[in-house]
Amino acid sequence: MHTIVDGEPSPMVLKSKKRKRSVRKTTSSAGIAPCLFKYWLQRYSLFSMFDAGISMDDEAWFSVTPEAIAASHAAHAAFSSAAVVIDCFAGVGGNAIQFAARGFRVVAVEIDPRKVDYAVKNARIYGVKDRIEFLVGDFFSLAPFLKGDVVFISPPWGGPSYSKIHTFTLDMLKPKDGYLIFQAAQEITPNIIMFLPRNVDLSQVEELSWLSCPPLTLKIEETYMETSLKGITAYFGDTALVPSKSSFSKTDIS
Ligand code: MGP
Ligand code: SAH
Repeated sequence: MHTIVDGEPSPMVLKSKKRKRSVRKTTSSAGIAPCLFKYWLQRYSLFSMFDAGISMDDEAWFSVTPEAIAASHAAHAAFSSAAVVIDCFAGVGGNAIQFAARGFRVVAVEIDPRKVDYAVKNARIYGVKDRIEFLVGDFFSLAPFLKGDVVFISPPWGGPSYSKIHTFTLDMLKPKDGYLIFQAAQEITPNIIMFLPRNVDLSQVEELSWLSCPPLTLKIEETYMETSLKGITAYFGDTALVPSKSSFSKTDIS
């Protein structure tokens, strides 16, 4: 609590207001909207090499997978026969970079050409650009032509307001219903990793595994950054068999 005497802010309040103002000035001069401020504060957990010139746009600020979580996703792709990972909704490269850093060849699909430019730059900063093939296009049109051992899916959740919803159902995913996204991925491989909102309907996630006959092995994980629950990761097929690193997966719910 700050103290206010006779309506005048205390020196402590003034100092903290000044600090906030100066941080806001930094974000506005960096072209970041005030509503994205909380993500900017987390910039080093999004990309530890942020200061080396990482490129972001507004959607990327709230969508990029924090680096340690992306590394944990990549660790789950490390079963014996896996060599190629398809990142179907690659954004500015948060996950694709960590898959490549883990030694995979990555096909990164992204519909927005500007994000692909940023992803290429970001991958160069991490020294993994040559391990990633970047495709500008619609995942659903490209899917029939893609071959890979693991498919990673982190589609748009409809913006930061997703967290206001009590139960996030799979039909709320963009650009298509989660069942259709999963079906398109399944045409490529049963080894699928999906990063989903923390309020997702878990019974629907379980249903996805029954789309296969016999049902796919499934592990559902609450994915944390320190004490903050960032999302739910669903691992299907062989990716479900790789043990989770405890600091990023508080609970295996399956
Ligand atoms: P958040 O819940 O918006 O932020 O996103 P935070 O800081 O956890 O909010 P808090 O104030 O509730 O603590 C958490 C994480 O979810 C982000 O870092 C992204 O990795 C992921 N994420 C959020 N959104 C809105 C999306 C999205 O639309 N698509 C994808 N793929 N990931 C998202
Ligand atoms: N995992 C990424 C963030 C993904 S955000 C990271 O860590 O950086 C989801 C992305 O899906 C957005 O960048 C959006 O432009 C892209 N997208 C939306 N519709 C798409 C489609 N039909 N095909 C491919 N990409 C699409």
